Amino acid sequence: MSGKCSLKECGAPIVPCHEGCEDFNTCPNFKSGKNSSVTRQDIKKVTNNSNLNWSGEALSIDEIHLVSSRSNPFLVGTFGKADAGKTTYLAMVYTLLLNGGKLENYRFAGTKTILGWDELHHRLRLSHGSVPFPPPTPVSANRLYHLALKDSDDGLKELLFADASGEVFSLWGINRNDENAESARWIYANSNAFMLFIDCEALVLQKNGAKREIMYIARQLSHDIKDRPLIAVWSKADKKAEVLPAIKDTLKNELEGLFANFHEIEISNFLEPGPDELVHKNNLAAIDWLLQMMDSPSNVNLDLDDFPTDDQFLKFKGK
Ligand SMILES: Nc1nc2c(ncn2[C@@H]2O[C@H](COP(=O)(O)OP(=O)(O)OP(=O)(O)O)[C@@H](O)[C@H]2O)c(=O)[nH]1
Ligand SMILES: [Mg+2]
Repeated sequence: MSGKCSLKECGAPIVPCHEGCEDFNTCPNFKSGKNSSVTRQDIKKVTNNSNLNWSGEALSIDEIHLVSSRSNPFLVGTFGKADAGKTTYLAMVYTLLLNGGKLENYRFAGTKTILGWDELHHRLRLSHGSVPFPPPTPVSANRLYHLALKDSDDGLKELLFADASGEVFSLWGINRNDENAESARWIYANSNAFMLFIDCEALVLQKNGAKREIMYIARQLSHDIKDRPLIAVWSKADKKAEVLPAIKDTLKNELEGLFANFHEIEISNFLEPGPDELVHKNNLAAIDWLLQMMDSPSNVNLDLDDFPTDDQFLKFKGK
């Protein structure tokens, strides 16, 4: 395989083309070598045949041992209905880190899911006032994105972000025993911390209907939360000013009533017009807050043997 992208920030052909070309040779920035016709499929073929036990893709549930063997990762569950901005948020976090964004007390020290992150980054197309990507997370998907971080003493902290389909969380919100909400149950049982996405745009458009759906999920989150931290994330906060004040205020009051140590933050993925604070600062500040709160990696010790399953992911105990 030969050829290389001339853009500094694009790692093609090792990662997908940042301009979205499936065949690198059709990308004007890709400088091909002799006999080069490299596609993403080729990369997958190479990694699938590799002796490494990980491919760099987002981890699936039964691959969690790949990051739980050397240290005890913190699992952050991103909860919220479909379209709430969960996947876009993760894409933005990685994009910010890639562009030099910093966490308060930690620095980036690696990832086992570089291709998974890069896929998100690659699909996040930022333009003035719109974020057309990523596509909805499939109902069957359960993806874990990994970040290894180091503090100033070189202490390692590993984070896993769980990203599942909002439809599954909505089913779980209505009935936590819903047979199609297994992944939401797993993420809830095993997460060390939670992000609850409050979709401001949905609150503008669907008003109390959207609020109700958020509260269903919030109530399920509160039922066995113990001392695990939760941050309420007002996503698409570029629309928050358009939410009816009565809806905003009552929603906030009800959430404060559900969660001790309630903490909230406003985020957006729109760079323009203006609210850079929402984008550059708050997207990472949400993680800073969770990191501060999660001082014990094993704040969850559920007896997962009770789960009637052979699935390794469902048996994972967060060691
Ligand atoms: N106004 C506004 N829209 C946004 C912002 N971020 C994302 N969106 C829009 O919201 C849509 C849905 O975002 P996703 O990240 O896919 O939402 P999700 O919660 O992962 O959805 P599911 O995977 O279906 O659960 C995107 O396609 C964007 O068009 C934002 O900051 N502001
Ligand atoms: Mg998604």
